[in-house]
Amino acid sequence: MSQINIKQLDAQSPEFDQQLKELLHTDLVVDHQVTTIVDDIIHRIKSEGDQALIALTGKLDRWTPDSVEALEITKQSQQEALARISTAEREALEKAAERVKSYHQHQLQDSWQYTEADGTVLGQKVTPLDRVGVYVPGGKASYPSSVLMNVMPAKVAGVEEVIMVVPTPDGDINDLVLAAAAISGVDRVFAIGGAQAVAALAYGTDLVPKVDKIVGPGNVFVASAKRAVFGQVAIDMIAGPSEILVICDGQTDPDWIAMDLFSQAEHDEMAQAILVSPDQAFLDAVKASIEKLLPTLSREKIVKISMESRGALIKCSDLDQAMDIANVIAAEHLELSVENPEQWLPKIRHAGAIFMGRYAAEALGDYCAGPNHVLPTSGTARFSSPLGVYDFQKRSSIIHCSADGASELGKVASVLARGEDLEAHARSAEYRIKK
Ligand code: HSO
Ligand code: ZN
Repeated sequence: MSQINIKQLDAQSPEFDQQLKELLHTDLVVDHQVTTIVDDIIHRIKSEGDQALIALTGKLDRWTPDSVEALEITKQSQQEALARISTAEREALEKAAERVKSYHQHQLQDSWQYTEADGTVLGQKVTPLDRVGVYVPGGKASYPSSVLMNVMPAKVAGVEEVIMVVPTPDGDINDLVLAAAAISGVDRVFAIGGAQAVAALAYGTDLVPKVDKIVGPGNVFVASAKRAVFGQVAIDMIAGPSEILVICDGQTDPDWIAMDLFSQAEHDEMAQAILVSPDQAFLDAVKASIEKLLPTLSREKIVKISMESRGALIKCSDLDQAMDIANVIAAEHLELSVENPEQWLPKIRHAGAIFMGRYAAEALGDYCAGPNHVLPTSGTARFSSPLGVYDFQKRSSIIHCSADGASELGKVASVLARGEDLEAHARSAEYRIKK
């Protein structure tokens, strides 16, 4: 047993709205020291290329490659890593990759077109990006599952070349990460990290090819570098701390709910785990489970800090009110641990991923259910979506005018062009009007 000081809120109290606002608040401070360091690193990569990569890897990752080429982790080393992991790990990675692939195949968008009465054809052509960079963090936040989640949708979209970068501090390589790279079909892997890796991907060096988009999580230096190179390349969303919101009718085993909350809290001290239930006795039972189970966790310290600083147990009047709270929170992960989740789904408007029913634990979605685990955080599910195939495809408009179509459109365009005082536009359109 360990005492835990977790916030308990009552959604019917007049202070609740304010309390919820404070609970959800995150400080998004831009650290100018970080920006200055990152700008300097980007400048060095742009001007010195691979030599800067070698020097910065020596300084920041504490190992110096003998040659520029040694910064690349060959296909052979990836295969060796695959051979070193256990059969169970290999099979689990393969199974997860297969399921993530099938799910994402449903997201493929086709090109389309339609023909108007005068023969004019209009449409949209979908093209995958040519080359994408995937950033994989080193150290304790290095997740092989995230390799799958970032790479598979790009591959399903048809991206020709996926380049992965992963720092290897002190030269240490994570076998599971390399195995995941091999299984998901990464084309090239470089043992570089930090702002220098982001800059190398954005601008290209002799060794590292320049990409069109950079995805994947990273520390503050990586996030700041991604912001700085945005425009030069596309980037994915910049993830904030992870969150889980569990709504429970009081009928699920409290140990399950406590562990589901922990599963998100163990990611880091800033992660947020919130439970909402109309049943006070159940909330008390979950609190008892939390106190019972917390000391059994290897990441007990992280979980405790997260639960005490950002966690909450919220008593609501009924499940209707719970759904309203869910829409305000717009959580990255929402578990509907209730009897008939379908009944409540229409009320949910904002959530990154919705886990339906008592059996759909977030952990299953994190690894292998199929949907992506890269999800909008910090309330951004109000306006954004999970990472998917559509993040690696772009669209071009198609306009194929028939002679009759051009003649008709020419009349409209010419009037509008003269209204905008754009003579060449008007005359270009008028040339095509039939006499
Ligand atoms: N829950 C994380 C993803 C993850 N979980 C990776 C385990 N490994 C995203 O919020
Ligand atoms: Zn997780």
